[in-house]
Amino acid sequence: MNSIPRREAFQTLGLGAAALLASPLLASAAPETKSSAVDPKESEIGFKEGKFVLPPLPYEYDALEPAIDQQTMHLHHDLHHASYVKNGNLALDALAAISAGSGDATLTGHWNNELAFNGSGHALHTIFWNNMKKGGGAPAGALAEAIKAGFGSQEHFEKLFASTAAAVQGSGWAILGYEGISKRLQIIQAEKHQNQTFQGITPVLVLDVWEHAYYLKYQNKRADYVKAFMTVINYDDVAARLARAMSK
Ligand code: MN3
Repeated sequence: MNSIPRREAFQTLGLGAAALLASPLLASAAPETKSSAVDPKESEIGFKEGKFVLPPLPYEYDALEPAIDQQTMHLHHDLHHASYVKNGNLALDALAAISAGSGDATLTGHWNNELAFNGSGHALHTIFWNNMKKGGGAPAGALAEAIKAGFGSQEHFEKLFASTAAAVQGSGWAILGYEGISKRLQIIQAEKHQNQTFQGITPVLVLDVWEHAYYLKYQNKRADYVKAFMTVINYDDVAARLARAMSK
């Protein structure tokens, strides 16, 4: 079962097991398991043939209007997310070369920093797009129960998540995650994509509060953007992520 450490390594980047099993690189290393892997949605496949790839949005660019405008979605997905994919691949290649003995080992730290930033950016954006849908919704079932257990009520959860997002200094994220030690939901912040985090957390709902995510429409009014985001949360996607995290 030497495939397990590699699967876990990629899961820390937030890429689902199903997506990994669908990749030819890992499929060749992973023995067939009895459980039938569910085909991941195309919008969740962030890794193919040994490379990070930019998955398509799970909806049209204007689907989240008026909460998030079409132009912001184009710039954010097609340029910003794409640059994390591109630069993440440069880091993967450089680290692979160092592993193979042909790269410059004195740059190991540099490339690890590049992978942490760009790989985390890629993972978080892939979750972010899928965390949203036109019309939003409300949590049900196990997710609703976990939110109630963790935060008292849906209303209090929304308030805490919004205030956490508002309080991120500079560029970063608000993250609702399943924390595997206490086995409950926790809200945390990430600075940039990879700092001020809690390594035991599996993100299930993430909110990008970098200025590139909202400045065109909301300028400096981050709180208004956060309020609008709350109206387009795809709680079915959040619930599916929580179920996967809890079953690990
Ligand atoms: Mn972003």
